[in-house]
Amino acid sequence: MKEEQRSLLLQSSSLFSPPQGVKLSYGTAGFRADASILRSTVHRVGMLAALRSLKTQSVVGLMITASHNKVTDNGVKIVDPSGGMLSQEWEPFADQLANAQTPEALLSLITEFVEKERIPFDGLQSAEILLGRDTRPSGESLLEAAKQGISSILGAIALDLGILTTPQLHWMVRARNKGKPATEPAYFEQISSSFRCLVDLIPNETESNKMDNTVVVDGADGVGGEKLEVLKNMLTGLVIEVRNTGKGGGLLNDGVGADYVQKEKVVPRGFGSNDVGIRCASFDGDADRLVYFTVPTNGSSKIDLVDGDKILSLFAVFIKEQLSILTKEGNENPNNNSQARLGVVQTAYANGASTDYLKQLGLKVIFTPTGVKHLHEKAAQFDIGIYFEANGHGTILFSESWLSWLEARNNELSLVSEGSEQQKAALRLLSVSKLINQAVGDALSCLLLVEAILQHKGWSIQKWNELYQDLPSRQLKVKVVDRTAVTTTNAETIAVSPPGIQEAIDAETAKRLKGRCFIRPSGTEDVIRVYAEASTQEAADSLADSVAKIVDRFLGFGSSKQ
Ligand code: 16G
Ligand code: MG
Repeated sequence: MKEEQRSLLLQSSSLFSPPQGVKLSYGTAGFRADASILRSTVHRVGMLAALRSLKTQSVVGLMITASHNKVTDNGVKIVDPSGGMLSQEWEPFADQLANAQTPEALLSLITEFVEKERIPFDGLQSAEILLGRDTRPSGESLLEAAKQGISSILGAIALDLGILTTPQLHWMVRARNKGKPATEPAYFEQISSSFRCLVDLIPNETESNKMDNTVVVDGADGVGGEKLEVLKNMLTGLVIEVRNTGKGGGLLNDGVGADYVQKEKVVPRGFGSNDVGIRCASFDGDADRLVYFTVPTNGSSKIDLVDGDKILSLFAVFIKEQLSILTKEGNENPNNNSQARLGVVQTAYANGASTDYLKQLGLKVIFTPTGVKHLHEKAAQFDIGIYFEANGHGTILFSESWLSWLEARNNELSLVSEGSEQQKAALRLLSVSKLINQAVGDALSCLLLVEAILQHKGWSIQKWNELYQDLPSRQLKVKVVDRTAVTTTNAETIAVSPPGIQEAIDAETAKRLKGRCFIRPSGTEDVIRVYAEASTQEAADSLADSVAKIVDRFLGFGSSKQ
């Protein structure tokens, strides 16, 4: 390493001391903590992003957000050149960097890593990092820390894109590396025009004109509401009312947002008895999650939740239907690649009724551990892979090779049967691939796809919700001495350690009809999560309670004395 580079790194990092007595981990989706302790972490992630850009010789992204966490938290994560999450191979290095205690320790970690990874580190290569942040008040100063971290690597430059949703930044990184325009107007233009194409292709006989074309969206008082206010003016045939935009003085994620709505199953702030029966939706704080809900008539604060599993099911029904129109004729051609490999990916949190439904549709269902990086990787193995977490994060991935086939097929059809049902199906699938974010789950684009499909089918939210009935479920969290004591296997459905705990959980589960239960350490909070499902709400509640007690007995604060 050049002397100039060494002293730059030492000098820059001496200005940021790491928090004492806290061990930070890159976790499920980047570093997250109280914003007051994050400056040094973000500064170092700035360096890491620059190294990633040098290594890949591509543009990478750095996002400052803590998603659905409380407003005083913040976080930071890296977007890889593909637009996806940071390669998991680099996560251990991220942890080491964040936890290095002195500038010298940091320097030696970097020196070693640069050699091991053969990163061109001579100041001759350039690196470029796109920066985004959500609306948290701490975002601005943390972004400055990131910029300083980036500029401590010779040849690295940062491009500040201001306030963005997380999926917008992912989309822009992907677009930049494909040589396409990577601006917010380009993003809005792409998703609004592909939405328009889908609406224009609605069959005449659909009774969508009788359908209510209004949706009311809870923006979680975060960045999503602000962006949706812009996007909605670019749409025709859909009326969007945005509440909790962050402009009315409401506090981010406080009694609002997709995480709150999905976990608590109650109406968010700003919604109530005037909204009975209306189609409502909720974004999380950085707009990478979407759930729908309705306020039922009974005057209680409970909602009817339409979660990520149901969005997945709606998407699956539509894609499958369009594929079958596309392949109706023409199968005689042996080069016909229209039998796309379609697969869906879920986690153990998916409601059991959704999995049964998807299997009944004849789809291949795959399970992965929690966290977008795991689901995304599996979905990318199909020609069309749809993934969703119950919490509302998900998207549809189209393989490049299948898309090229589809483009060619569409051109062919437009010559021989312009305007045929088959060609329309091809066009719809092409529009979906442009509307839906190929980099990561995106509440804005998923909202538009849900709305387009409901209009296409002429379905109300109630009709959609009736695709299948959720099994009653309950989620709890338990504080324990050391959450890393729980390790799991089989997509988190079985606890391998501590020994004996799985047997105890199995015994409780077996007592309930249609019982299913698992525990896992959270990747974002210092707790063990319990998920239980059973044929009645009482049974699901009591199963969750009993298992929470088991967790406490094995790992709680009283456990070490036993
Ligand atoms: C993060 C993940 C989300 C996951 C959640 C689990 C991303 C972008 N987000 O929000 O996918 O469901 O963490 O949280 O990967 P937990 O580990 O605390 O249960
Ligand atoms: Mg989020």
